[in-house]
Amino acid sequence: MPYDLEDVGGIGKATADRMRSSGIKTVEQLASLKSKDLIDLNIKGVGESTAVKYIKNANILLSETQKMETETPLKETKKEITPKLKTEESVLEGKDAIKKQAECNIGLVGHVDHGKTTLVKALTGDWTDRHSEEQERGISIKLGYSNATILYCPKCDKYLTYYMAEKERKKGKPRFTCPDCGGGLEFKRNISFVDAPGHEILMATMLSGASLMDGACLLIAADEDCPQPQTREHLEALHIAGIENIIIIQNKIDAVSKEQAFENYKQINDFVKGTVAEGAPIIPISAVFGSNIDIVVRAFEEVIPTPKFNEEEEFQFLIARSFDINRPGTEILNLKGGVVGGSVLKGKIKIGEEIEIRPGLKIKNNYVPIKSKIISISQGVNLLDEAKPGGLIGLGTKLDPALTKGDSLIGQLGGKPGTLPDIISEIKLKVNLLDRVIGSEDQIKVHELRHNEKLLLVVGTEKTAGTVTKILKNSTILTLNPPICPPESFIFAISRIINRRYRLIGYGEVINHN
Ligand SMILES: Nc1nc2c(ncn2[C@@H]2O[C@H](COP(=O)(O)OP(=O)(O)OP(=O)(O)O)[C@@H](O)[C@H]2O)c(=O)[nH]1
Ligand SMILES: [Mg+2]
Ligand SMILES: [Zn+2]
Repeated sequence: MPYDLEDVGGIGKATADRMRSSGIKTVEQLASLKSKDLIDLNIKGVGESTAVKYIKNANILLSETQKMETETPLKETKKEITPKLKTEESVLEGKDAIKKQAECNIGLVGHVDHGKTTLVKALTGDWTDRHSEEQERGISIKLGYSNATILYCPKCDKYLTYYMAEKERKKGKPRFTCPDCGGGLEFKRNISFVDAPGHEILMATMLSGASLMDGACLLIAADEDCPQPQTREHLEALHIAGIENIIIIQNKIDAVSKEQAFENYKQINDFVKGTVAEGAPIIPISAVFGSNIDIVVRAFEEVIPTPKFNEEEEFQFLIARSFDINRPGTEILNLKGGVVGGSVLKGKIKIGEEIEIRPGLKIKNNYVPIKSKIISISQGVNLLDEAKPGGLIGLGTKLDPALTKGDSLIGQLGGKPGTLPDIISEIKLKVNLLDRVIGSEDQIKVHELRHNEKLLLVVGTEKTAGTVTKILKNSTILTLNPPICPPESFIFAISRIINRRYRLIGYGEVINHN
């Protein structure tokens, strides 16, 4: 029997673990129990009504398997038995595969309230706005992360995520089977979502998120005119970050008439002409009602391939958050080391290896790189032995947790000791300015950079203030405060304060560090 306790309808991992430690190890054992015997075991979460339900569901699951086994007449050839085995195989394959590291990061970008976080919820079941301020104000403030497993039904030629399959799974039906035809689902890959905030004042956060994306969905709400200011600004940010694999999602089609949806579709088509998104598929959906989400999953497979991994490259890690995971009052002996979260940019790292973090700690007026050892690697609930590019990774270190507390290392760069680029406090850029300030309603003209002007620079997940010190014929020199350690060949996104808000005005390519 390929199934275990967690496959029984209603039983989650925690309950299954508790059952196993009470001596119920298999579905057969559970199915053979009387509800009274199960209640007498006093397992947390198993009361009178749930005991009856779990035993019933275990019996349904058991009879499903027996049916599959007996339904095959003896005289059938081996080849004809294969479809039956396929379901069992895909369950086994799926169970292991679902724990693998995500291999591709897909961004969600677009104007505020256009439905990015709601789409992530429809795909993964996770609501990524977790902070109290986000929940009070109803907008995303930080980058949100969530993972999904992509599955495929060859019979129906349909793609869906593991969450979507589980949501539609009927009681007693095994996991990794198609909700439509009941056939085995094939595992395709694990992917990770980077959900960017759309509010205009959070552009710097969106830009640092863009550096983590391998491809992106640009969300456009059908019930507003297109483009809205951050629709334009986020698309430009994708262009600057070099993201070409784009899917356009026309969301909220439930909120408009058919005619309005067509009109909006035409506006989208006109808007993307001549941009990186020209020719990208435009998929009409309703994220709240879950319509056409399977088409979005198909587009991930067709438009956003997993980037090739190069074994030879040096390991580099973009830090997007850092924390102290100890509860207040933990005994010193039980304290866990500091944790940094972020994405592997290239190369890989294993447990036991050393890591260096730059620029590091500010001591008086100098930065001292931080060094430590990796003691754990995680992605969501899965523990890994090594990490490669793909998804949000948590690296547990031996660092004093006070050093990583409260996102203090956000924006820094990790690598193997001695391999990271230099820390710089001055940079020479070839600056390309946009014609118009695209992130505001009234698209005013972008004027040239001025001497002594202070700009916001974002490179990778790092942010810094750049002051223009020299304007040369083909380049501009800026001093950086704080100093940064930018990954090589990364583009600097440049924003300027206009009407009290930072607006994206262009980008700079590094000519040389000095
Ligand atoms: N009618 C309708 N409303 C939707 C749909 N998708 C999202 N909404 C609503 O739009 C509002 C904003 O949704 P969010 O998912 O938070 O939007 P967001 O793009 O993540 O917003 P920010 O992260 O703050 O930029 C919520 O009230 C959603 O319920 C949809 O398909 N139809
Ligand atoms: Mg959001
Ligand atoms: Zn199917």
